[in-house]
Amino acid sequence: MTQQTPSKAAYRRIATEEAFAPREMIDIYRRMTADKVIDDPGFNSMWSFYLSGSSARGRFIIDGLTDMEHQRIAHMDAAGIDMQVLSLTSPGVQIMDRAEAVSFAGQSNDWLADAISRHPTRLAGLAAVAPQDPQAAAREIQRGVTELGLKGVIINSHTHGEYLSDPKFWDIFEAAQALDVPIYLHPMTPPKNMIEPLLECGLDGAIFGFGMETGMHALRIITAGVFDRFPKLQMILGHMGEALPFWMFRLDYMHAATVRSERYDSMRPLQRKPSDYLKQNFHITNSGMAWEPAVKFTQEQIGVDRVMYAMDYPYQYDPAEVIALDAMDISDEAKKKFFETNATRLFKLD
Ligand code: 1DF
Ligand code: MN
Repeated sequence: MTQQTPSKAAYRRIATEEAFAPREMIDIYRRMTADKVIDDPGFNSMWSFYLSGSSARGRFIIDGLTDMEHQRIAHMDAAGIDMQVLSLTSPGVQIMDRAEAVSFAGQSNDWLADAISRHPTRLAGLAAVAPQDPQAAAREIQRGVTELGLKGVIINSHTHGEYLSDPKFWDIFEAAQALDVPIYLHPMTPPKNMIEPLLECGLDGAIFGFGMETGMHALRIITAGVFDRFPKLQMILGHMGEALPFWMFRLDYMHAATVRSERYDSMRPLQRKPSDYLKQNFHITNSGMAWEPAVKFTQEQIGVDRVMYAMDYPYQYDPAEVIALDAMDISDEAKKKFFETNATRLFKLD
């Protein structure tokens, strides 16, 4: 099969949800899945499968995650990607215990910054943090941004089944808002108490379970009033906003109706409609969704300045998708915003 490389374009292509993993984390995951030290069926299922090396997909992913040099750059060249914004692959440190998570987050961010320093025009990155210790996470955001030059924060959804809607985590939001850097809310397999009906039929992962769980996480953050408390905070959702743009009408109607009904203590009045937060406090990437109608719908509903390109390397490496997105029937200006300038503005890339 001959693979076509996208031609040079009138914009730089910046891919914004691109994954990596230090070898040491692969080793930690290998130990954790072998001994099932964490009672998390989604993590154990997904990572024991990829680490088994039993599929070409699994081997490609492990190679792609751990290589920060020739292969990664060659794949970027072959797909016409000028820059990757890297994040520690899911679930990153969030599956570890508190002490290891805090320490490994720092190590991983150092390792990432070192790789970026060898390819400063091709790579940028987000800081990994351990929500297990919110105060340490806030300090690591500060260090990652001000000392390591990282451009935002990666949160791989829930942490042992806990959600950032809980105010005990809000130091993380405070730090990100104060430093004016975005938080990418990336999927993780659903937690133990949610995953069973998905896992038994193979729907737990990127096919659907990721989106369900992470979309719910974003909604929990919205309905908990996080953006009333931190109105300038910007978060990023991948996978076309985990389908939330398509839900906006119903979310607004039913949120208002539920608040009026006073049925739940946990669903209180907000200053704005749920859709307003999606339009004002979120940016959305098309990772895994190289699909023109979905990109156009989201640009129209959320705003052309808030929809960004992402490939999801190495999980969805396909140069043909870049060619298809290059060919979208949208204005040249909108295309440049999509591939380049929304990302340069949000992440303050130079
Ligand atoms: C998969 C997909 C895994 C995505 C990921 O991280 C990931 C997958 C572990 O296909 O198993 O980030 N994704 O974002 O679509
Ligand atoms: Mn991803």
